[in-house]
Amino acid sequence: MKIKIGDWDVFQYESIDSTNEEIKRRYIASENKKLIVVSNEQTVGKGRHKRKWISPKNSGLYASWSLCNYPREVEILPVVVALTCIKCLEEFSDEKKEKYFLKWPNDLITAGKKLGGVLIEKYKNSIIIGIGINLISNDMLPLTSISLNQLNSFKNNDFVSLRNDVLFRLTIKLEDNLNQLYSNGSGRFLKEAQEYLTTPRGTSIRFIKDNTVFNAKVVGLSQEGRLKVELENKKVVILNSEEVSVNL
Ligand code: BT5
Repeated sequence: MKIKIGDWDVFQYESIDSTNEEIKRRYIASENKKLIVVSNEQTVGKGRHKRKWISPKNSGLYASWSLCNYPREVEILPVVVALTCIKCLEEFSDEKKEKYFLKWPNDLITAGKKLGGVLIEKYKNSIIIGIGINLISNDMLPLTSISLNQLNSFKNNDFVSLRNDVLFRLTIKLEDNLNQLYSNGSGRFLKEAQEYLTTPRGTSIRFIKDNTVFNAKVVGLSQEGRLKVELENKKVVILNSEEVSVNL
């Protein structure tokens, strides 16, 4: 079924392999269209680096947005999109009870557990933003996960109304923030994202690069949204999320 959110064409499915894959299939090079694919279930939901995103039926927001002809730098996008999700989720919860965090570069965390994740892919001349957020708890989800309806101040257990509400508000915020990012730069987002990091300045972390383990202290985020850390020998290095595995 096709509906609209602003000037976005929204394609809704009962079940699909992956919303990111479906949006690639719908991509038409000649059309500069803003597409959203959303599904009640994903049978082959994808995380980063070929990991899986568990996507049981009527349990989460599984959605992708395609931005055609987007030539700009994309490295900062996971951080900006994750921050946008956090801002959106804050609207649904009682701020005094729930606090959301960004685990660099793309995880949404609350109560020490993973609530959602962001997967950005480049496809032809478009960028695909995939977002998964657990809404209604389900036995199939990992023990390390949490769903919005498990949070104290959360009252809405109706999947369809909750999912559509999150989708609508997220689309509006995403569009607004992407416009701001491309017209005013990343400064505001970097500053704001640092306030939500699970690893604020000074946190000790361990990361693996080229099979070697390093101990380091977080300094902050770089202009590109990479994690800046200080090694034990005081040298400051910038981590690329594609190259390193960060252990917090
Ligand atoms: C992510 O990957 O966190 C990105 C997830 C993006 C999912 C969306 S859903 C819509 C769109 N279509 C897709 O096919 N994907 C996107 P990563 O940082 O690699 O985290 C993956 C890890 O999170 C897994 O290895 C599990 O440990 C854990 N995990 C899997 N499913 C989960 C879930 N539902 N809730 C919490 N953690 C989960």
